[in-house]
Amino acid sequence: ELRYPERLNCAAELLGGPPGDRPAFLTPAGEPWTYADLRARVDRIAHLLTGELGVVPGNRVLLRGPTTPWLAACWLAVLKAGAVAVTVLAQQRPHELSTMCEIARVRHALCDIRSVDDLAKAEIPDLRITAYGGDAPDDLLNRPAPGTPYEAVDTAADDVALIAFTSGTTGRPKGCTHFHRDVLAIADTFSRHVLKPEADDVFTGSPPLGFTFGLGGLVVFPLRAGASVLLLEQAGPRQLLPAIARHRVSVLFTAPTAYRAMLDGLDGHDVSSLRRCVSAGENLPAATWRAWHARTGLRVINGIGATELLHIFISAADERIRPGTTGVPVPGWHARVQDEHGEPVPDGEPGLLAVRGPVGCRYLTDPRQREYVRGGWNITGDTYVREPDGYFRYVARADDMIISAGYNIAGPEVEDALLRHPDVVEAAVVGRPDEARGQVVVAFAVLREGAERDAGALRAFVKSELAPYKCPREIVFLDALPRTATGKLQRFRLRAGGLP
Ligand code: 3SK
Repeated sequence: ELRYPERLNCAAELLGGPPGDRPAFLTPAGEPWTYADLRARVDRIAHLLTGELGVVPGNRVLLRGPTTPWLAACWLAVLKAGAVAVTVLAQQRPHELSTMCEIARVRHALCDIRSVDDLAKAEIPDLRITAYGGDAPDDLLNRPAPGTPYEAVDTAADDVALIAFTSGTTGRPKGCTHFHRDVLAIADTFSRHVLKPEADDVFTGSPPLGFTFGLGGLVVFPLRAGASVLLLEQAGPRQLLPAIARHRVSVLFTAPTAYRAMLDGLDGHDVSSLRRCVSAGENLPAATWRAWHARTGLRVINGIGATELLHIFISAADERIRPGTTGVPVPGWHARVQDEHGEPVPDGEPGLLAVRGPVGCRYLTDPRQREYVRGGWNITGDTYVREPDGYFRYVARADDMIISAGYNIAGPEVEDALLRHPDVVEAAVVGRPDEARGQVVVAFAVLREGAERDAGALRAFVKSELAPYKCPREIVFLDALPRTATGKLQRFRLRAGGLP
């Protein structure tokens, strides 16, 4: 069981340990920041916040910008000053930003100069925006250092440190509050027991810091281990591969589609420095796991996490990794599969995933809290099967099950079959209303460049892999699948059929 002191400031904890001369943040072009540089810059920002900007403990401070060392330093400074970091994505538009600021009662923003326009356009009442980077007038970078260290505000372990918004594919965003102790708990559960990082590791990855997958993987976990992290503003598969080789990256965080896309461009890139590859954000198809393993010899760590629970709670390490499953509850977490009345379902049968552990869902006043937390369990909205030996296997998002002519069909199973075809790069399968069958299976596929769009051949391939009733009635070829800013597939757009 995790135990933290009653008084705890997680930013001070994360910054306190490593020797000052060790590299903390790397970027493709700039000078590395050592831990001493990072501490000095965090202190400078914290002085600015609580001095000139008048931020007091408990104030909510919006953070927005591309993935840079300055964004990470601002996040640490806000927490060190006892304020609450409200993390959003650089891609979010004015109306989304104003909704989130209203929900979280944000009065201050630290924003990369390149992301200021949309925030200014949102016209959020009483919001004071401080820009950083470039030639911003309030450039944190160009301020003279006050020279005095900043003493961390004496926060309680269960003071709110962070508000993260769910990247829900539809509906009003939900603000999830997380405590100082929660930030350390994700490092002391998933990272400590599954990732097992070391001080000489170099992390990198694609998820933005406004998504808790990225915040954990690219800030909290490396700092907790005293390791280094390469922060990339552009972190698509094309940028990741050369960056891994150049910086001898050993720990990679990215999404299943990026692993798939990287396989295509792997030739000529040296990925021999990689030691750990983590995949989350969406389920990792077994076909992608196997293809990555065959080409690199690496066993991808699959995981399921949630903004509500901050990071990953089911996963597996090393030899315990079993392709096609997510894994077992991370030490410190408990999981089970239950029916809609909260009764456990037998092993081998699908049901709703329920989890509990050191971090819980606490929405900022939202009636949906009662749907997410039931009987002390967090109901994530995923359908899972627990195997008799305790492994958890993803079936679908609970609302993504397709029921066709009385058959229950899990879209991800059909997607996995499509992905086994050598020409398919991405696949999504949904149910479309049908008078005769209730729903019919429709697949959307993105093919490798130059591949022939032959729906008949692809359907025949799926039929050779799965029971015929699971075979898509129709296959639609697209150049890309619709995704949210955090990379999650927007199935509702596919179901609605209103695609470009
Ligand atoms: O939303 C997710 O899928 C996720 C995965 C890993 C860690 C954190 C999150 C929010």
